[in-house]
Amino acid sequence: MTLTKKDVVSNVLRGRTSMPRAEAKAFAPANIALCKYWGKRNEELNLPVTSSLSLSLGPLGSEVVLATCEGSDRVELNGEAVPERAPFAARLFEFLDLFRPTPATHFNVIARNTIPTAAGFASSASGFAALVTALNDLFGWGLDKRACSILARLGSGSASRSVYEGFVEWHAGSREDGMDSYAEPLDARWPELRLGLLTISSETKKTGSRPGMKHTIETSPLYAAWPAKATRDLAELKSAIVARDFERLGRTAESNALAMHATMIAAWPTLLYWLPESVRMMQRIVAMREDGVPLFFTMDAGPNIKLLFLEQSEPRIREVFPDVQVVAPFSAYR
Ligand code: 2P0
Repeated sequence: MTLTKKDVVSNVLRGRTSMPRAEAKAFAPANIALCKYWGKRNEELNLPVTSSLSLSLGPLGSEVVLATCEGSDRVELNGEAVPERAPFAARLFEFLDLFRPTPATHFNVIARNTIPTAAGFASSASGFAALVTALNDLFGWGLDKRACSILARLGSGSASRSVYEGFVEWHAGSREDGMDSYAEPLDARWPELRLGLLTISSETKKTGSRPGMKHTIETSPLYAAWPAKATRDLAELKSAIVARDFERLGRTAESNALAMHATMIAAWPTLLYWLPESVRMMQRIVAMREDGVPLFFTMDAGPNIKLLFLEQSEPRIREVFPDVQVVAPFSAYR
């Protein structure tokens, strides 16, 4: 029997129904994976082939204000009403279908991204994580974070990780119903760690992550090597975090991103997200490292670059990359 999202929601909510309160507000951080999620074993439930590990972006993410309303669903993003037929609204309303106590229940969603959407950094991750947190509050379900992570995953795989701050591991799990595929935070803080967001293009990419990963699995001869690489990198990253070994963390994250891109590049037709400027930046980063600056990068399914460095290198990084947006993921803990 093939399980649907609705089956998973029923299993998580276990008959919880309650009257919605007037309004609920929630925030969830965006996250950048150091060990990437690239490939699903179940497309309906967003169950991944491998486990992944990310770093949440502290104050950069999505805020959601949620209320029930009459008539039809409505969504506003960054102060503007989104047309009901826009892909963003359609995907959101379809997700909300999973949670309507009656078919006549509609929702008013006011969403605001604190991460620059136009710069191509906003992801569905923080949006779905904030939405699930707001639903949990609106209906007073009292779900724990693990349950919220499972529900957020149904919206977008990487949203399972955005339920937490700091370093977060999303366990791939092996169950068919995905009840063991949720994220958990690592018990580790690294206040000196910095991420730098470099915008290379803010254009909407031609191929989104969802079709992109499917195409890679179906056509890339290199994908066969990916699960073992991701499993090794995850273990390596976790031990680098325990040891506060920045070189090992950076090297592993960069190599993981390059290996993921290699699988995409070898897909047919190729899935080449890099622009000439991405490559120029990568070469500059490698050259700086050869000059002794401990600097690494990671990239997602797009041309933009995320730098990884320590607080002490920040002045040098800002000198070389004047437009960089620096994030201190653990700053709230200092
Ligand atoms: C990640 N990405 O681990 C990887 C690296 C993109 C590249 O998670 O289909 O938007 O909604 O589960 O979560 C983007 O994939 O995909 C992503 P769906 P999602 O951050």
